[in-house]
Amino acid sequence: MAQRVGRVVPERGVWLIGLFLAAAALVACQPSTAVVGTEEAVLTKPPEVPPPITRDHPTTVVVRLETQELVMRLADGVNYTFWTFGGSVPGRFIRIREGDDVEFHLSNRPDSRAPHNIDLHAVTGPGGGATSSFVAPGQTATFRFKALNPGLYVYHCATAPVGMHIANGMYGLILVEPPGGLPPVDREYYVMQGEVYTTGAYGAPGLQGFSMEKALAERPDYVVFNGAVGSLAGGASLHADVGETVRLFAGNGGPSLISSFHLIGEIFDRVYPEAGSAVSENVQTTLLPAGGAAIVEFRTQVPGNYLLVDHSIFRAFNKGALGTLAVAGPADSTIYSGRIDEGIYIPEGGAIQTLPGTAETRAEPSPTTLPQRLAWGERVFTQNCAACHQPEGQGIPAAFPPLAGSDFLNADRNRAIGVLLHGLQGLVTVNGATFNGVMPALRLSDEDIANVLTYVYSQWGNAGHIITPEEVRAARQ
Ligand code: HEC
Ligand SMILES: [Cu+2]
Repeated sequence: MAQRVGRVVPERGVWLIGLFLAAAALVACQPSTAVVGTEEAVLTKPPEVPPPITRDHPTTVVVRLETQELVMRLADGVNYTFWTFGGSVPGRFIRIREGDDVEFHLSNRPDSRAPHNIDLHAVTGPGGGATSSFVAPGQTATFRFKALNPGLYVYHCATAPVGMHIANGMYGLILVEPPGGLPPVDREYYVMQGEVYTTGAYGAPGLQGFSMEKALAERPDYVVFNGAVGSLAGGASLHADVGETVRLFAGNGGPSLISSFHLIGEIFDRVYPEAGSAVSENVQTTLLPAGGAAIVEFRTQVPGNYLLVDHSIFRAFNKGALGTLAVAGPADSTIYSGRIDEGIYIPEGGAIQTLPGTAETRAEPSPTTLPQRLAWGERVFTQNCAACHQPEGQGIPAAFPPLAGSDFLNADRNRAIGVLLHGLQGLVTVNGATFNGVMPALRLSDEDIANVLTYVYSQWGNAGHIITPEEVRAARQ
């Protein structure tokens, strides 16, 4: 264009227009980093992945994600109340491009029991979005971020108690593609590991509750891919044909365990370890840190069923971390000539783990004076209560009731002891406002409960009761 303009017999005005057009053309030829247009993100449930991004420029991507609390299958005959991003565990897969501006809308369904938020590891900014996205049931929050770094990132809820929200299923993956995208493959799948800490042992039937005690000990009865035992088995197996290239976006929600991610009978041709930009070739087992991910790629050559496992192998065969990739097509005896067993998905199952008995009560010397009790109680409060009820006991509207001047607290000291011993859920009215949340049963000693309540009663205009460990012990029985 610049040359054509150059051939025009120059009159001053034409020259100026020509120069301007030439400059515009030059700018247009550069790879674009300017944000152009707006689009609604395609979000998928596992194991599906949204289509690759073909745009050659960043855009504004609108992501709408809803937190939902749902009773879903954890294993055959076993249900669990999962807390989810979009109704599945892991949550919806988000796919964007480096340089995109993301307009993120997080909504918490009105029928939720707990408030939630989201921390996306792809965000550069405090809390990864958590502080800007805190939503009580029935609320929506919006925030924006620019996707500065390409890679595959974990997102998760970061509302107190964080570990409980993650263990309940609040994690997922967001892929930030580099300009030009990832190399094309035939199949892409989304697989994420996570642990579930149930009140009952592995296989115990019925609706299971969350066990804070097992979570603190990092001893889950279930370690699963995609939210349930057998979520990638039988008809729900991953599929590929012989000769196809497969890419797995593999993540680990944790909350605590590291995954030794392995596909029995395959070698990962390429791995992006920790989902960074470096590539490793010919890898047998790759680590997925808690709150981390990896991208693995391989070509299939031999038909049959391939088992995806956490190679900490009791987790695979006794706790659920087992999935199937079914590869169909003609055999190639030059690569593998053995008999190929179909249907080798036979979890050894049923093995009951013996867990240590009830919480041992901590033997610490008891404080004798009231100031000692108050100091002890303040420590327990800061460590165990402030995250939800806030440092001055003021609570958070529609989420956590106040302890400061709480009529509920002050009306009945025995009921308050009961709340700390057993937790609390269901509708409660505090100072005229209703709350319908979940306070987990915390694992506190009699001394801790007595002192924290004495402390809380001594603060913020409360009734000033002094609670003794003997009272708590009596209430425990
Ligand atoms: C995970 C967040 C969380 C933590 C941690 C927590 N609570 Fe609660 N608490 C709640 C919620 C939510 C409710 C309301 C439950 C409902 O709606 O049924 C509640 C209710 C209460 C109540 C009764 C209502 C009121 O405001 O008087 C008391 C008392 C209480 N908590 C004390 C404590 C103390 C003391 C601690 C620390 C030892 C603590 N809580 C730790 C979330 C929490
Ligand atoms: Cu949450």
